[in-house]
Amino acid sequence: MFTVPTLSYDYDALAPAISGDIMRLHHDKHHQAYVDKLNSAIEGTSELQGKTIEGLLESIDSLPESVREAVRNNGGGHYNHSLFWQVMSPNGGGEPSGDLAEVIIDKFGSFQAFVDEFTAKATGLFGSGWTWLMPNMDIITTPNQENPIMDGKPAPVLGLDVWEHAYYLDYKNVRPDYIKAWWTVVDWRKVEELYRNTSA
Ligand code: MN3
Repeated sequence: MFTVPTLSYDYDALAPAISGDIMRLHHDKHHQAYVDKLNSAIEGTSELQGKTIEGLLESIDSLPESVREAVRNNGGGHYNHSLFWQVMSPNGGGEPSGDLAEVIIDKFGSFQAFVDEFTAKATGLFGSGWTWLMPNMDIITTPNQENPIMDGKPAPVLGLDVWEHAYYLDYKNVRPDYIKAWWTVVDWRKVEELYRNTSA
């Protein structure tokens, strides 16, 4: 049985960037619903229940057709949100340091140029989906609850949820204001750790 991970900070801790109202709804209702539907989709199939979430998503194309779409939507939703909660912190913001700072500057020229490109891709993503920073510093977007792992790529090191449920209560339809505020809660220490683990 998959479960929604407990937040390592209070629901209100990311305010004013993300309000407690949004965090409660997003974590307790939206993420919980993905987990409930994922569990119900794989109920009774011990082979699938024995897999990790990453293992399920890596093998999405070979899953039985009867569960594939449910795992894509709800397993993706579970993985994506689990990462999202981890890469935010009330002590976030600022800039990365160490090896991650170096590779970002190598690829984009400056940290600000990276922020600008990531923001542009997240802002321009049509409809619901996610924007990701990959271990090779590619910035990619995926629709709905899809993610890079389903496409045979490695795990991303940073992800941004741009579904309207992630910001509508605070920002209405103004996605750029949400993204601008989100940078102030990005936990670069965590992103650095995820980057180190993928390049180890
Ligand atoms: Mn969401």
